[in-house]
Amino acid sequence: MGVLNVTPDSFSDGGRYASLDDAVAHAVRMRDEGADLIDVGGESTRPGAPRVVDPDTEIKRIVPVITELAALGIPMTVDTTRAAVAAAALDAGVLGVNDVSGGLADPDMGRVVRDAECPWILMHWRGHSDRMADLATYGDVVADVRDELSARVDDALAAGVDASRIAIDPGLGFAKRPEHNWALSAHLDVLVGLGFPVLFASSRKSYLGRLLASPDGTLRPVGEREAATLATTVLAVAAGAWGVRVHDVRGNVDAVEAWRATRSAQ
Ligand code: PMM
Repeated sequence: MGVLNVTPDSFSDGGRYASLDDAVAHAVRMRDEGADLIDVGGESTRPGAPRVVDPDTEIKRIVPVITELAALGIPMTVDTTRAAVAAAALDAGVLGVNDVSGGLADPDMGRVVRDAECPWILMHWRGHSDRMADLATYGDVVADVRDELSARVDDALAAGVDASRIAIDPGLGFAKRPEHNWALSAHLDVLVGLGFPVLFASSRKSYLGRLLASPDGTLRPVGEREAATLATTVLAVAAGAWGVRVHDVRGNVDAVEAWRATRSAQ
C-alpha cells in the first residue's frame, strides 16, 4: 500500500503532493513500482497535530485525486476517520476505508462501510493526535492492543460489516511510545492470530528516527529512515502481515521480494 497524503502538513511527505497533478503522478509512480493499493488521505494524523481540517476541506482535497485515479483504474483506499468523507470517497471510486480510529471517531462509519459492502481497515487508536501522547499507557501493550482491536472488530460485526471485509492494524506511533511499537513488531504474530489480515505501517515513523538518533539526541530525519523501514517491513511480512503501508514503494517491494526468494529456497 503506497501512501498518498494530500495534505499540507503530514509528517513524512507534508506538502509535496498537495497539487492535483503532482498527487496523481506520484500515485501512478507508486502503482508502477508495485503498489497494490494507494491510500489517499486528506487529514494529517501526525502526532500532536491539531484537528483543523473540517470534513468539507478533507473531501475537497481528496475527491478530485480519487476521481482521476479511479479513471486510471488504480485501486485505492481512503485514509479517514469520518463517515461523510468515507462516503464521498467511496462514491468517487475508492475500494475500501482505512480508518485510523478503528470506527471510534465517527459512530456512523460502520453504517457507511456496511452499506458500501467494502473492506474496512480497523487501526488501534485511543484518541485524536493532539491527545494521544497522554494515552500511551499499557499494562501489557501486546495483549492490550489485541483486546482493544478485538473490541473494534466486535463493534464492526455488530454494525453488520461482514467479517471477510475486516483488516486490523496495530497503529504504530498512535498513543504508543517507541518501546510499545517495538513490542508490537516483535509479537505481531499475536495480532495475526486473531485471524484477520494485518496491515503494518512503520514507514518513516518517529520511533525509527529515535532508534537512529545522533548522540546529541537529534532524531534521524524522516528522509533517512528508509533502511530501518525496510528491515521492519521484512520482519512484519515474515511474521504474517498481509500488507505494509509505505512511502517508498520500490524499496519495500524489493525487500519483500528478497525475503520471498529466500523463503521459497528453503
Ligand atoms: N499511520 C498514518 C496514517 N494512516 N493508517 C494505518 N492503517 N496505519 C497507520 O499506522 C497509519 C495510517 C500516519 O502516517 P503518515 O503521516 O505517513 O500518513
